[in-house]
Amino acid sequence: MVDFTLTDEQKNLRDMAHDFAEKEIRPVAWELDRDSTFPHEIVKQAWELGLMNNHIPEEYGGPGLDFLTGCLIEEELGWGCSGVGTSLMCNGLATAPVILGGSEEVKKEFLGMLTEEPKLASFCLTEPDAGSDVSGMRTTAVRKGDKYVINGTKCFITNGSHADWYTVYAKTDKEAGHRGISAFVVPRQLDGVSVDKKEDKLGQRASDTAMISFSDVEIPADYLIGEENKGFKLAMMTLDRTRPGVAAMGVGIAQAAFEFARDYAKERVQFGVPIAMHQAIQFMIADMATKIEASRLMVWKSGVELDQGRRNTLISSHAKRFAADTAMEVTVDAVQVYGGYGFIKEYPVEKLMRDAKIMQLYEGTSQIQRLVIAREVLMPRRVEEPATAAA
Ligand code: COS
Repeated sequence: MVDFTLTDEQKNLRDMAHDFAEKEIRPVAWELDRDSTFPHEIVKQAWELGLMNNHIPEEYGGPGLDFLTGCLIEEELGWGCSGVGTSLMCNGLATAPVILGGSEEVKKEFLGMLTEEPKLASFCLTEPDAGSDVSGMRTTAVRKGDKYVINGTKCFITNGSHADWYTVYAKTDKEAGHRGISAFVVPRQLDGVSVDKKEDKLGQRASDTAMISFSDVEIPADYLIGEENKGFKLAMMTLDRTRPGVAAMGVGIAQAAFEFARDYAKERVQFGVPIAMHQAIQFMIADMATKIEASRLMVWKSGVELDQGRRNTLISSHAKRFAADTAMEVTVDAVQVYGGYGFIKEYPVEKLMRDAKIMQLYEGTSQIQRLVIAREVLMPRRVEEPATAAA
C-alpha cells in the first residue's frame, strides 16, 4: 500500500521548521539578501533547535533523522529563504561522505565537532576547470609517510569562509581518471589552507560561496575517507543522498513564489476585477500548483527510496531536475503575475526568481541530471550500490 501519511514526529518537525522559517528567517531574509550578509545568528538558533545536521547518527550526537524527514525540513527552510536554507543544510553535504566511509575516529572527531557546537563544514569538489566533469580535477594528495600533502584550489564552496573543516576531493593517481580520486577531511586551521575569495552572487546572497586553496597542506593519513582512489563513487553516493534535499529546497522556493502570486492575484484589480478572475492568470496559477505538487511527490519518493535502503540515483536526479526547473519556472511566472511590480525590489518575488536560478546549477546542473537519467534509463547499472564506499 502506498501511504503518504506522515508520522507525528515528521509532522512536528515540519511544523517546527515552518514556524522557524516564518518567525526567524522570513523577517530578515530580504535584508540579508540585499546586503549579502551571512546568517550567523540564524545558524546558532537553528542548531539549538535541532534543525541542522539532520542525518548525523545519534551515536555521534546527531538526530539521525531519515531522509524523508530531512526533505520536509529543507522544503520549509527553502520556503523561508533558500540562501539561509543552503547555509543551514550545507553540513549535510560535507558530512555525508564521512558518514558513508569515514573511520570511527574520523566520525567521532569531525561529526562530533558539528553536534557539540554550532560549527560548519564544507564540501570541496568543484574546481575552476572541473565542474560537471568531476574527473578533470587537478587538486592532488600525495602520500608522504603517515601523511598526505594536498595542493589545489576549489571553487564555489558553500560556507567555505565559515567552515571549520572541509571534505576535500583530490587526485591520488593522476593517470586513473575517476578511479584516481580520493576524499579527505581537512581541518580549516591547518597551515596552507586559505580562503581566497568570497563570490558576489545573483541569488542566495545570504549564503557564503568561497574559493579555498590548499598549499602543501599536511594531513594525517588517517583523514582519508574510505579507501584510496574510491573518492569518485563516494562523491556520487553523497550526491544521491543530498539531491533530494536540494530538490526539496527548490519546492520550498516554488511554494513561496506560488503563495505570493496567488495572494497578489486575488488583490490586484485590473479591468474591474481581481486579476485572479482572468483565465490567463488562473492558468498560470494552476500550472504552478501542478508543478509544485509533482515536484514534492518526487522529492518524497527520492527520500523514501533511501530510507528503505534502495539506491535512489534515478529518482534523485528526476527530483532534482524537475524541482529545480519548477522553482525557476514558477518564480518567473510569479514575477509575471505581479506585472511591472514583480520587477521592483520592494516586492518579494524578484528575490525568489534570482534565488531559484542556482537550483538548476549546484549539486549537478539540470543537464547533468538529464545525463544521469538518460544513463539510468538507457543502460541501467546492474550492480547494486555497495553498503559503503569502500566496497
Ligand atoms: N552511486 C554509486 N556509484 C556510482 C554512481 C552512484 N550514483 N554514479 C556513478 N557511479 C560509479 C559508476 O558505477 C562507475 O563505476 P566504475 O568505476 O566501477 O565503472 C563510476 O562511478 C563512474 O561512473 P560514470 O561513468 O557514470 O562517470 P562519469 O565520469 O561519466 O560522470 C557524472 C558522471 C557526469 C554524472 C558525474 O561526474 C556528475 O555527477 N557530475 C556532476 C557533479 C556535480 O554534481 N557537481 C556539483 C558540485 S558538488 S556540490
